[in-house]
Amino acid sequence: MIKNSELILNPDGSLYHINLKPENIAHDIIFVGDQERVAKITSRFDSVEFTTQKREFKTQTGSYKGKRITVISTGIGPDNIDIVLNELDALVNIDLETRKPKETHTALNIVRIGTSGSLQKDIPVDAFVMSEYAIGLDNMLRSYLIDTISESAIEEAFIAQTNWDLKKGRPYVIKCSDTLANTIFSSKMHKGFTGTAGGFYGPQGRVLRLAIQDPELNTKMDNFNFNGTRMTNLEMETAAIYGLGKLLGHHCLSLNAIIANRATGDFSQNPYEVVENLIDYTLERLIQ
Ligand code: R1P
Repeated sequence: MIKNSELILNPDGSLYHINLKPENIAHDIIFVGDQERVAKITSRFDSVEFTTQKREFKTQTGSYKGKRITVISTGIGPDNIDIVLNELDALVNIDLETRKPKETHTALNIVRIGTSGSLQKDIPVDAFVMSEYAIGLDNMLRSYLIDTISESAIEEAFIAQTNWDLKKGRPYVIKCSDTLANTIFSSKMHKGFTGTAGGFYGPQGRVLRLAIQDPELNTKMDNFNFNGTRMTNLEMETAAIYGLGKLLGHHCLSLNAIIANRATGDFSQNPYEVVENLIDYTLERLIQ
């Protein structure tokens, strides 16, 4: 039995942070960072049956062309992904009355629709990138036992090529769900190797007033190449989603609307439009 202090429920029986009960969610779920993006997606739905919000975690469940889908905002960063993925998993794989794991496992389909900065000149602003692999530079996942799911050969190559300082923790590489990738990928997207940083400024090589540990890191990441796989983009959630999703037995895929190009210094003229386009694209692929 999982103790009250470990699996925390609100007085109405919902999960502590996400404020959801099992009946509130579909098994097809879209993650977004920005809570305002939730309604942008559900405004395309036929109907919305449920809405709640606590802190940055806004959820709406409804139907898109007959398919039940839940949209959840995770806020920014891998730490929030730890909360959202563990609590969502508890909704389907733990009996909240007995506080014991269920005997039958339920796998969720989770697709992130996020924004991201490209690291490559030839992946311009307004492009879409599907993260085939993600490398976590943030350490969150290192609290779990990940040796059986991480791609250690790519990790070793990344550590060697970037001369990564292990005082910052050991990067971890996780692959996307092939099942979801097969459903969602098309020639309209780039396949990517996405870096997930634990912060927006220093951890992604941005210098405002503070010196950073390795000013050359972004250049080294641009040039990283593992058997033809280049690093494509930087954001703040994908590796954590892939890692926890895989450990918990869910299918996860991260889609990135490229709004900045760190190699050229460009920023999208219309960052909202590329996100809207990615929303339309994803919803249509999800109902196929
Ligand atoms: C940083 O501005 C945020 O934008 C990106 C990053 O991953 C980070 O969460 O994604 P979202 O637009 O989905 O939040």
